[in-house]
Amino acid sequence: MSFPKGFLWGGATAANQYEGGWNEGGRGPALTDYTTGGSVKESRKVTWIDKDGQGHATNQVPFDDALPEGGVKYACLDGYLYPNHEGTDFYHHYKEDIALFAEMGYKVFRMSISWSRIFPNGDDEEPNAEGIAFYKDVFTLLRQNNIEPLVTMHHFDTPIALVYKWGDWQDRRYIDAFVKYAKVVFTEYKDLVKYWLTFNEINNTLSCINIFGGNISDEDYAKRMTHLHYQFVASAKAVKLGHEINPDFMIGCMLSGMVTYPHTCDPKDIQENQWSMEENFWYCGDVHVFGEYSPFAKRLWKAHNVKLDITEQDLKDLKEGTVDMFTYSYYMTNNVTTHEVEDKVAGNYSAGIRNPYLTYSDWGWAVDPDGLQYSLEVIYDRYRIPLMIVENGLGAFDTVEEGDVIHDGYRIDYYIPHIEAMGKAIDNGVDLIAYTTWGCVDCVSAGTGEMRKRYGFIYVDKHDDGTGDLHRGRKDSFFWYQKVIKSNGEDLSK
Ligand code: BGP
Repeated sequence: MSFPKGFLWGGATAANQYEGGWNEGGRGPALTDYTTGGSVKESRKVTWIDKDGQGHATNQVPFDDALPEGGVKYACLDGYLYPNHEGTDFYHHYKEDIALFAEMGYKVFRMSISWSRIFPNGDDEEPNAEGIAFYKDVFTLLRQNNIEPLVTMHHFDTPIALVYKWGDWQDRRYIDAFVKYAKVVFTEYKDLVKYWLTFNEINNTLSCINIFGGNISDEDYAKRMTHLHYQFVASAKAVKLGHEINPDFMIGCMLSGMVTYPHTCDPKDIQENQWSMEENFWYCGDVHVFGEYSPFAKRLWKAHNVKLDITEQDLKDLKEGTVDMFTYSYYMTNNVTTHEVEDKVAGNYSAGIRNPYLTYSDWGWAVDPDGLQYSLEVIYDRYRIPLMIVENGLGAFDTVEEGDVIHDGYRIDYYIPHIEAMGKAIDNGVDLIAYTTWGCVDCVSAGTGEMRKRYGFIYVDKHDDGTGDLHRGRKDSFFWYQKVIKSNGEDLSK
């Protein structure tokens, strides 16, 4: 097993869960600022006030009512915690955190830019100079430490001002707003950042309905397809523009690695799984990589009465803005079946059917390193462009012992076979160029809003009730990953 020379080892984060400083430095609010804390049992809520000023906390985002005529306003209500506001405060700790990444030997660090820190209202005339300067400092410091920034441009955090105008990506004016934002960040950071990702886990829009159960109306399905179409075109136009600004840019798409298996060998399950992979994964991947919708897209549109607003120009833009690399998150696999299954797992983001060959995390996520090798090989076989695993890891409870010591051997036990799986895929011909583990420094969980679901090599003193002094600490896994990087993946011993 050998990782290529220059393999990019590192870690990954996202502004909405890590950066904090939500109302500092001229930043405008984003969708994720109105999401409360939660847990596996009690889902996160979105809070808002209706036209009579009455506060609500609901699971569903009232996007349509938030349009100008609806009178709904997103609002932070008393009695709720909004963990994303502070995240784990990269905004004020970036120097310290980058020093820790450098100490671990990172070659790459994945983070996202908060769109509303650059354009507080999403489409202002002029960008926010303080926001531009903040990321410039961060990227410069990363470079000084020989760490390549890998930058996501949209990680769940659409500026709220745009949601009020155009709903949740329900208007094609989003495309120009995103391209304008892309132009500013590409131009400002063209000599500091080479690796870019457009939309984080773009396929969640579809896979969250299918994998996690739930029937939705054709109308809702059509909205999700519209949302995706505008994001596909926005991404393609940004990719094309990025290459004009700096031909050395490597710009990728980012998908949630929602890899599924047929639960039985019943041919009907094989078919079900194929369709699941098409709808939840290949639908988005194919548009990004091939620059056109796949033949099966027509079947999905027909089944749900979807009439998409696709122009000739869109088709041209999609063709001209294909990505340079394919990146995805990989946490687990899920099973699909046409049969009734009684053995279920409870967990956020988990399909529910228990795979008897796998173990499960405390949050009900299947631990499946073989699935990582399998996904790498299947995806590379289809696309033949460089791949990156840009999220992977174990969300777990950590115990802080005397002297700030954290023995997280379970985390190391999770990583070892996953790294071995990547090595085997590389040996089998896959062009994998990077690995960034999720939440390399503890941050707020996207799914549950918890702090106690920790992924980091770096501990942050912050808790579910909002307390904690935010000091940083090194877990056992910190020293282990340092050794892994130093040996370029040769030495995985504990
Ligand atoms: C992915 C997101 C990340 C991250 C991760 C872990 O879906 O891109 O933002 O949070 O999942 O999920 P969670 O935080 O729910 O454990």
